[in-house]
Amino acid sequence: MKICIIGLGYIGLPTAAMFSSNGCDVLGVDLNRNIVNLINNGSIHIHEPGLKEIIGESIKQGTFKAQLIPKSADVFIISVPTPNKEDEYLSCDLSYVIQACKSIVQYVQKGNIIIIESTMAPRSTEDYLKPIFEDIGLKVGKDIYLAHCPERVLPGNILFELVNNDRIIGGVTSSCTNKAAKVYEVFVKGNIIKTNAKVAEMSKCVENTFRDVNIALANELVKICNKLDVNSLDVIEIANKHPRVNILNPGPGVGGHCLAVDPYFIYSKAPEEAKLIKAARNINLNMPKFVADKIKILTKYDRTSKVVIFGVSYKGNIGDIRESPSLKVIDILKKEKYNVEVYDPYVNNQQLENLETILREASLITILTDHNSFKNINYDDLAKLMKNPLLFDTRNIINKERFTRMKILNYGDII
Ligand code: SAJ
Repeated sequence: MKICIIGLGYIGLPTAAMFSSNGCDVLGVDLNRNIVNLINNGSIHIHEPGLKEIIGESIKQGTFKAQLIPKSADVFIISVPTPNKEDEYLSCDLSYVIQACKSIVQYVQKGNIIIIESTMAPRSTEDYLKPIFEDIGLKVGKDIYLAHCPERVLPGNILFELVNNDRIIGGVTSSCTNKAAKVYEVFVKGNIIKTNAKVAEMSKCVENTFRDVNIALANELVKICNKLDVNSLDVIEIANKHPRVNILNPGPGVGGHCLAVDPYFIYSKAPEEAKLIKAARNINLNMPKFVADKIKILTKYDRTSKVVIFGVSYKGNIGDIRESPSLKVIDILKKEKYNVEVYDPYVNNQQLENLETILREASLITILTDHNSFKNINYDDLAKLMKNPLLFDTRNIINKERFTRMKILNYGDII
């Protein structure tokens, strides 16, 4: 099977790795010349465990190659960004997907399968993409096969989840669904779930919205409990002992390019109805300010005191800073002229030894990202370096009882 993948980012590149290492002949297309050159030299531009090795091997074997323009293939897979538009609803910007579809139109032949993996607002495939192909006389479901097959993989665990997660296949017609399903059978071990394009689009957006709303509930609980002098973390832990309750973890806000983006795709399509979804977004968006306010209280509003932020990436154990709440906390504090320093071994390549300088004269450490490496630090040793040995753990990853020199506060404490 000849596969042409448009967009070699966080999803397109791992997908190319899967197909090319499972017997397909894969061409990857990206507009960025540097990325194309890097990949052809066996290197990659994103951090994802195990990916570089597979790509390097596929390039060596000749089953994968990258270039700037598409060419004819049996299957076209589109995996390009769908950011929010800058309108009042932050609706789904399909311009990259539309541009990608237009870029392949001249290469598409009868019998080809076209798959859109990018997350899109419900109805996008039928309302905006199908016409691009039908306008040149190719009837979808008869001449060519068009489907939306959203990815659902977790950054940091992409290679495992690409293979083992269930895969949603949503064709514009049932023949489109069946054709697209055959493509993923090449490497997917999870269930292949057949549906239509609209259901596929909506369920992908709903999965991330579910998580965003649930995290918002946890974050709101922290605020409520703070007001009522109740330990919110104990509340969540105890409530979760109920067999049908599973509140997620509160934190400094929600980052990444999925949970902070996709709920708006639903909201913008039905703003009158999607009130809970919008409220949850606002709660999560406001968490960096909540954290910054707590930091100000903990430093007694003294802007000269040094605040050290642990973690810039949007979640633990990865170097991805897209939409990271840490950046927003840092921004708020810096705008108010607080003395802020940052420590993140994943983003800045910093080593533990660097902490000696970073922590000198520091009054507060604030943990904003749940990197595993932060859990293994001896905070009593760090306390010796600081002016005021105080740590605020917004991710609840440090066991307070383990340390005596460092005073540790988390969301369960009333600040
Ligand atoms: N977060 C919390 N509390 C939690 C869980 C997460 O504050 O209990 C925060 C994280 O720290 C992070 C943000 O939420 O800032 C998002 O992290 P995440 O691990 O929930 O998800 P992503 O954005 O890395 O990946 C999500 C996944 N979706 C779901 O789990 C429903 C992934 O499966 C999707 O493929 C991906 O979005 C995507 O591409 O859409």
